Amino acid sequence: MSIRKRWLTGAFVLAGLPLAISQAYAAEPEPQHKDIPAAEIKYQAGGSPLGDVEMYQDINPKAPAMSKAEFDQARKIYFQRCAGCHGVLRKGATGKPLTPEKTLPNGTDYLKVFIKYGSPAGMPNWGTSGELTDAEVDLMARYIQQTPPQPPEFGMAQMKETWNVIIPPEKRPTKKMNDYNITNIFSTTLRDTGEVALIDGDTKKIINVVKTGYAVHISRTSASGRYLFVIGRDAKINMIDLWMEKPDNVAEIRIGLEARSVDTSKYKGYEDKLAIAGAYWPPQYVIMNGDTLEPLKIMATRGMTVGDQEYHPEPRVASIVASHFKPEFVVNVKETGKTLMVDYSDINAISVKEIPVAKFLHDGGFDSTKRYFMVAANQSNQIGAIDVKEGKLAGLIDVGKIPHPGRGANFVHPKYGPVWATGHLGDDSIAMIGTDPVKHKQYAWKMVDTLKSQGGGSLFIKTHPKSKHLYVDNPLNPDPKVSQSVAVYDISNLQAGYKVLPIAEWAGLKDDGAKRVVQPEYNKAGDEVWISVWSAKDKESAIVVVDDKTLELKNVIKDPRIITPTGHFNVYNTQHDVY
Ligand code: DHE
Repeated sequence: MSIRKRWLTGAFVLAGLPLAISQAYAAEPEPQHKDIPAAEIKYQAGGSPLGDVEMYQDINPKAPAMSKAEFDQARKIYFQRCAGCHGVLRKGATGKPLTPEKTLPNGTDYLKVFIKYGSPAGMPNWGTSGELTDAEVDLMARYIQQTPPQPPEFGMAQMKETWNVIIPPEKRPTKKMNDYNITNIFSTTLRDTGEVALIDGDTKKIINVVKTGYAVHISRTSASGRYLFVIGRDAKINMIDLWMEKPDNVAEIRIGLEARSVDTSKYKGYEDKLAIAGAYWPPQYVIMNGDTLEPLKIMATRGMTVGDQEYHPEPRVASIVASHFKPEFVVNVKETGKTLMVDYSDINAISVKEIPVAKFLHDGGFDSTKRYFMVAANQSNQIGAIDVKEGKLAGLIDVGKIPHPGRGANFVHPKYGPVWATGHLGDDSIAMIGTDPVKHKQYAWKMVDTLKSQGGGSLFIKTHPKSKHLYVDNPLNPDPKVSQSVAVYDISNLQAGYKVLPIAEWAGLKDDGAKRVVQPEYNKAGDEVWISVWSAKDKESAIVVVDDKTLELKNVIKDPRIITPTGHFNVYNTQHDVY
């Protein structure tokens, strides 16, 4: 079979794109995208704000010529489509390295075929899928032979330039000035408008739509529950005061050029004192004053990887949580695969304990006692259990393909005692890991049970201590029936299977968007579950509220301002790590 034909058969499903090509070659089944599932590629190619950052074009006489305009156009495409997998510096992450010593010997024609048709190892068929024109394919084939441009660093001076205390602490309210039950407010990410909607969990009315960073990502609550911290992909943090008559921004800063995570100090005596955010670029984390976001300390993550101990120039900061046992932040570094226990008790002499876990650390959450942080090493197909009290790795557990828990789900398994569960992007399993090394020692840090879910492409799993249900979404599953619904299990009878709730259908949206059903989140009482129905920016979206007792529809929150809702964060549950 010709190379071209092989690529065609291998590449078509990768980006979840039309299947015409696959049908044409259906007679010749071959292993497809054996390393990376389609859902993962869709998820990674989420777009990076670095595309808009001016970068130096280093002319390499061996590389095909490119004008400055061509180089800038290609750089934009690279950061929108490719950097999530191949890395900012093209040194490789979940995708292969694309440095000139690899690409130059292949030459433009070879690279064009590769980009156009994709590869069985996981490269999407950018050309035949219609995502890139032939001219753009040619542009990208030439671009990846150039010296990779490096985005600028972002140090204290740049941070201070972006730092803005909108309302200084002394001018803020001294008591709560509104009648909202602020513990039950939800902060809902409006991904593509760069805003969060603050929604009253009791009345389901929007309190305010607050401007935040670009492609806003997550919200976290301060230890006291008064402040919300929101981070955008452009590394902009917004601090929102929930005591204001109309809760709104009181401070903002950018801590880098691209980021995903933020949290605040929670150890006794340090409540609301400090904030921390982790950047994808530059590879660093920053500790700030918890009242004003004044940047205090910048710490780099560049260094050696776990295992093979190779230098990595851009280890991105993934999830961050605040320890309840010590004055420490738990910082998970993706490419090096290390968890850093960052002691913030003396900000001028920070000590960092490095725990080697496994490569590609991503998201995770505490077990029910909050002593163990369960972090997904997603491309390693493992979960690390970090004992935050002792500062060591309690267990490293093999699970299914590409675990993606969000913060995961804690419940008492009828047979194995307390477990923490995760779904997977790359297969249809749900893994349950024993988390009680005292009363259920034989099960601790083992995958004690698995369940079959609706399919792969799962991102978030959730329960609540007061609920008997476990919710699992599948927003990246290629089958709309699956991506537009959630599966709900009865925890007391897990093997009985799941009930499918047709969330998108319940939303009754007027137009035909993607309607991806994403991120179940409980209210404070634990008796209702909020789930986003996420369509494109120009289509109607909604939030569906499920009655957790009856598993029936309770409310649909629709509003022209609810554009591209994705994650939502209940103030109380986020404050206390309830999930
Ligand atoms: Fe996320 C959490 C990174 C795409 C919604 N996401 C996280 C965390 C990281 C991360 C590191 C953990 C933060 C923490 O706990 O401190 N996410 C990334 C990416 O790198 C990725 C794959 C690609 C990208 O370009 O950003 C990505 N994420 C997405 C989405 O496409 C999602 C589904 C929709 C959206 O809003 O962008 C999405 N990510 C979320 C949500 C959480 C999250 C809702 C928090 C879950 C929680 O329960 O805490």
